[in-house]
Amino acid sequence: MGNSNQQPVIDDARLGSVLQKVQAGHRLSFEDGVTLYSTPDILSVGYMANLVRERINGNRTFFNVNRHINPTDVCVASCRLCAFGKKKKDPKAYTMSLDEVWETAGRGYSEAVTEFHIVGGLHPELTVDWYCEMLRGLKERFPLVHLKAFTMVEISYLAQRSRTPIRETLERLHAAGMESLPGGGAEIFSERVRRIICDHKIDGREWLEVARVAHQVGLKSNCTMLYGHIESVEDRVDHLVKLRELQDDTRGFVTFIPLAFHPDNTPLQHISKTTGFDDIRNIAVARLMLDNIPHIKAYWVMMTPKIAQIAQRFGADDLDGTVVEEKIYHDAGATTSQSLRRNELLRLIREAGREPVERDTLYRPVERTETTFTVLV
Ligand code: V47
Repeated sequence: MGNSNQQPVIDDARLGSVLQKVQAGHRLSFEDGVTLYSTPDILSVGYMANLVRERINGNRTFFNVNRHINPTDVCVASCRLCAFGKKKKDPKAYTMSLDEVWETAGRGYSEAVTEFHIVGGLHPELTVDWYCEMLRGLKERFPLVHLKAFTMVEISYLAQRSRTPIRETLERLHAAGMESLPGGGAEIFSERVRRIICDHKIDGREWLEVARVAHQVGLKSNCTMLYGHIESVEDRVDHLVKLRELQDDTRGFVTFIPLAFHPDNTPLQHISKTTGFDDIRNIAVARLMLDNIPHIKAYWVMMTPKIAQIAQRFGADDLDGTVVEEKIYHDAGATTSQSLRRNELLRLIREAGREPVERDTLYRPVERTETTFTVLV
């Protein structure tokens, strides 16, 4: 494949019209998405994705320094895709006290994290008030750290349990310190598939509606797609198109993260793990279809640092972060480390010929000294 100014040699003739659209900056259709998912010509798909990636984000690859906090793994849902959630009476289940959440947040703080990524199970007793106190306590102790908290699924459950409208629930959490939402829980919007992999979760329409309201009250969020289980190529494209449509309306999505299904320790463990080819393809197709979402994240925890590094040449412009103490993927058999040092991330980026840019959650550049950081605005 040549650089952006040269014509690539396309092995699959079906990609000719897609290339023309990509070069002209035109939107791709549902059928184009299906073609991109079916062609074996991964280099041409990557060439096109890289073109778009460099058009939007230049040579930069973003990363951040963050810590994951999972206050509880108790969950009323029993999603077949999940190895993390437990029933309250399970002796291995845990729920942190507020002090434990604050203490966990402080561990390793010497790295000066800029973001806490906070998600957990659907706990039958924790209230909106409890979560507000948790957020306020975090803000008091770590005023500079951005709180990216709660999936659309958690928001919907909290709203329903406290009989409070979604908008008001979001506004209360926002006022207490929640500054944006992560992208989890979207899984795949197809009802047929959702009934099998996560039948206790809100449906795709509700996930999109909570995201819409979050964006309307001024909160940015991420979005995800879980692939590599029982979904079809059409289900994947349908999912991407639905995200693109909502983004046309709200402009609230910052980053899309394709998440490969990890079957270990789940009721779906008979399903084979995804391949490197599929992981790379999902990054590239997302970059091409989601023309209105600024960033595509290659989440190294999920796709391994090796594949995430290559993904930077196939459409990805973000490697997520140092991710101290990841639990959801490791409970499902991820063999990657639970955290990466800042220097290791820099090496993964520089070796791919990209320019590393440390960012905060909203992609403002961060300048740091040994012990602290400044967000450049
Ligand atoms: O919603 C759960 C997925 C998600 C499994 O927004 C599984 O910056 C694979 O959303 N195999 C949580 N996937 C992770 C997530 C995320 C991660 C990193 C960054 C951001 C962000 C968001 O993980 C869940 C679900 O889709 N998940 N179990 C599993 N066995």
